[in-house]
Amino acid sequence: MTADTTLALHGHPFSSYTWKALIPLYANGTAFEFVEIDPSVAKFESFTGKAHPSGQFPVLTDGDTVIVEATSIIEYLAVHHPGPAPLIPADPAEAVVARMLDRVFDNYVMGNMQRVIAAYFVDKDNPGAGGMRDEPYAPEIEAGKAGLRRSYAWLEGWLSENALPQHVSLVTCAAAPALFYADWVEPIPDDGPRLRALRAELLALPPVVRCVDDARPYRPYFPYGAPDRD
Ligand SMILES: N[C@@H](CCC(=O)N[C@@H](CS)C(=O)NCC(=O)O)C(=O)O
Repeated sequence: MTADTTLALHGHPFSSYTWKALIPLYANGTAFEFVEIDPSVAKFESFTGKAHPSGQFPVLTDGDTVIVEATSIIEYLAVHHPGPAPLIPADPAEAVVARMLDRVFDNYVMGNMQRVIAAYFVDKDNPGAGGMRDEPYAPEIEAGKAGLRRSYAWLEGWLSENALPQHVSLVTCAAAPALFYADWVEPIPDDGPRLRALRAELLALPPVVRCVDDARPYRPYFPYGAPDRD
């Protein structure tokens, strides 16, 4: 940490929600220290385990201030560490739409993707502990994939009638990691051309490229074995 840096982001380079908090930091060139989760420390004994109500990461610290939840981290950065990327649209009506899409990507894309991944672990609420199941739990996988297909159809319909903010925003931060990993779990279908194009556009953004590249060494840990693309 440099003397003029008070920000620290606690997370893991392969974690989708950590990407969500890294993208705004990279997009705005904000100085911060990255503190990588130590997998050898028991979840609820770790800093993030104690800081977050469910023991999850990312967690942002700014001096003595602790901010949990990736969306709130982005809102905090927009207020306290603004930069060239506005993150939250200046127009209040556009900000409402950005926050709605953030909920859609978190709850129904990220959530269903995580549901599928959790089906591979012995302790679905604590994937780092207990290891992988001998056989993944098929009903959870099917339910998560069905949820993803419904979310893809909803987003394709939304994109056919609406435009996203042109700048890196809360929507970018939520959508990029969600679509990156969800497409590995359940590929976006051919009848979702707008959503497929959005995923490709997001993956070409420099802050997202950096997240993807920094996570490459961890791909063997992906329960399916990561697909050989992206
Ligand atoms: N609602 C949280 C979700 C964070 C989350 O799911 N983090 C995952 C990593 S991507 C995690 O902490 N996994 C470890 C665990 O749940 O024990 C947020 O928006 O920040």
